[in-house]
Amino acid sequence: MFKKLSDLEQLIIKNSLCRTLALAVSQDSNSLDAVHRAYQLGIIKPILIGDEKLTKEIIEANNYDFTGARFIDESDHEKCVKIAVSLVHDGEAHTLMKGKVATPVLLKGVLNREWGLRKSSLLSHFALFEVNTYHKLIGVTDVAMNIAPNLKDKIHIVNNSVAYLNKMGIPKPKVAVLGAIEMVNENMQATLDAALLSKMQQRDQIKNCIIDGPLAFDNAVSFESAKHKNIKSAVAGDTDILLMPDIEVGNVLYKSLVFFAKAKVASIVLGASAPIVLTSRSDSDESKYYSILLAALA
Ligand code: COD
Repeated sequence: MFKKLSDLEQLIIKNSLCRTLALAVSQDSNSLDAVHRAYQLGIIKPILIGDEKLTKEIIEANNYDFTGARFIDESDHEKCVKIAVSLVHDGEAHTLMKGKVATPVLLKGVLNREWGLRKSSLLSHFALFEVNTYHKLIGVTDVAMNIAPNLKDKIHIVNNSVAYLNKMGIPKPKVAVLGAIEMVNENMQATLDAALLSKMQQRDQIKNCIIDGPLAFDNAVSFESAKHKNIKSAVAGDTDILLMPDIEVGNVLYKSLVFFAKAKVASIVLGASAPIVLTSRSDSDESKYYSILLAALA
């Protein structure tokens, strides 16, 4: 497993990956900074869809060099999304990236039945964190797309993230299914789902990973915590993927890691016909850059 998000850069440069990226609603300085950095390194060729005047003002103010990039002038956000998603749908671009547009607006475009990017039965969001206090990168899913996943949805969410980490060279990622406690409580749906997911993995109904749950957050990320509670688990303290019970828990954890723990993060949507860079509007330039790298590897 990679220890740092910057390790992804070396892997991409070594493999000479270059993808055309469509940025939806491009008048966003954080996104342009990240796209510019990736463009200068030859990782992407950008198509900037948005208010061209505002986009160029940001480019000039920051002395970015976008020579050779394609601009599409459109000020309406929904139309920008439609153009960007359609470019990916039609194969003119390989990656979609969210710029200064609300997440639901972008996701509704992605899910459009005619020109959208549906492929697998469920698309899900995956965030990969570099936290100083943890010994490797750790995935968190789903913090931004599926609001209240049921058991069936959680199976898809696990499969999407496991398939991605398998591709990144981790043959059996360790998945911790989070609850408030590590015991099954019939009044806590998250613990029931967790127990079922664990059993499904044991019976090989969910493959290419090791699942354990319910685990409380401390047991999932700390071997000592698990030992203290006498929990015997192949996942506890060595988790690769934290499966969230719902979007509220996921989003609060995501923002706590970024704001309190100063963690670095890269975020994408998995399960679509093309990778989608989907970061929060408050994420840093660096986070958006790492997300482009994560998408390039997808
Ligand atoms: N994968 C595949 N298909 C989906 C998914 C998914 N994750 N979600 C919905 N669909 C399909 C449904 O099966 C249905 O066919 C169609 O899309 C419409 O479903 P609705 O009515 O549930 O979906 P929408 O269009 O109203 O909303 C979908 C969103 C993804 C926009 C919605 O779930 C949402 O707003 N999610 C949270 C986004 C958000 O605010 N994130 C903020 C965090 S920063």
